[in-house]
Order: sequence, then C-alpha cells, then structure tokens
Amino acid sequence: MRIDIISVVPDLLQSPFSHSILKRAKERGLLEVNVINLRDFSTSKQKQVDDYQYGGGAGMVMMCEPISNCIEHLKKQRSYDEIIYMTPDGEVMNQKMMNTLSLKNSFIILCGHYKGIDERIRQLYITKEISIGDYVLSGGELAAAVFTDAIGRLLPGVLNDETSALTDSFQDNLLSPPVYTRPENFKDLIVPDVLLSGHEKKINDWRHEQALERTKTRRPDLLNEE
Ligand code: 6GU
Repeated sequence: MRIDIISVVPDLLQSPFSHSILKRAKERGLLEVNVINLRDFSTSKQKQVDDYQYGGGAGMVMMCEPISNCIEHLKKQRSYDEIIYMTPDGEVMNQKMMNTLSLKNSFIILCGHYKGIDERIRQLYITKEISIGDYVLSGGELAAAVFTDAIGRLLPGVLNDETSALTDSFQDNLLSPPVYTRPENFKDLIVPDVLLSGHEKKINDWRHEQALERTKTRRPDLLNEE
C-alpha cells in the first residue's frame, strides 16, 4: 500500500510512522508513506498556499492552484484508488470503513487547514472525505496519522499474530473483553478463575459474554449496527 500525504506542516507527520507497528510495516515493504509539502507546489514567491475567502469573513481558505498542481504531479506518476480529504465535515471513520479501504492499494490524503480548501478542489479531485470524529482539530495531519495507523495495521503481514486484528474491538461491532497478565493477585484484585482454568471453550464463552456486557453498558449503539 502506498499513502501520499499532502500537508502544509509536513514535520507533524515524521514521528507517527517511525515507531512500532507502522515502522515495521514500512521496513517489511508493506506500507510506503510519503509526505509532500504543499508549499513546494505554490507558484508565488512567498510560497503562499492560502488566501482570503470570497464573500468575506474570518479565516483563510486553501487555494486551488498549489493543491491542483500537487495532485496533478502525483497522478502523473501513478494512479490512485482514492483521493481523500481529511475534514471535520467528512464521513466519520469507523472500523468497517477501514476494513474496506485496507483492500485498496494507493491513496492521496489531503490535509485541510484554516477554513478548509476551495470547494472546486473537492469537486474536481476528491473521491472521499473523512472525519475522525465530532470535534475540530487545527489541521488534518493528526487525522491523516490516525487513518494511516488504522489502515496500516490491517495489511496482511504487518501484525505478527495474524489473528490479532480480527479480535480487536469493533471487528464484530463488540468492544474487547477485559484482559489480565501477571500477577494473579494485585492489590487484592484477583484474575477471574476461568482465565486460569485452561478450558478453552469456557474462556472463549466468558470473553464473548464480557464483550457483550461491555458493549451493552458502554456503547449500546454498536449493537444496533448491521
Ligand atoms: Cl479530518 N480534520 C480536522 N481539521 N478536524 C477534524 C477532523 C479532520 N476530524 C475530526 N476533526
């Protein structure tokens, strides 16, 4: 999978992909993340990428030309399955969306800033608009990092235990059950007996029950989704 991220603050996107699972995905050649500085595609001397909005009002808007130049440049080198705009008014990301998108190969992610991008860029180039939740971030970069993490860990061969992504919270619209490690007794809180029983079926049943219970109390909305 290849993810090309267009940003006005590319430095923000250095560290998130240099550790742990995403680092391993890159080292194994399963994921390539490329951060592009939008200012490199500005044609003005001051490297301008935003301008006042027509109609007035506070806040700048990301201009058409640098974004258009950048996307056209990238598209000359390869084709993309999706050109995604990270924006609070996009479709809210969930596990099902990530599962579907993880089957694709190549993405451009455009990170919004200021008041957002000129509407014509959305009309001309953007194939999908994604939000990571109902709150506002100061830019799309952290959302792009969240997207890349969520998709990267689903790629076959990235997680060592191939089954572990399947047992994540949300994979069957259930939250994960509680987990324990040593010691058996910590400050008088005891690991449930069943987990020490060695009885695989009982353990699986218990975990499923706990997952259901947790979902009912914390996220009943998940139980109504198909
Ligand atoms: Cl993708 N961008 C911004 N700026 N804020 C957000 C978001 C994205 N998702 C939730 N809030």
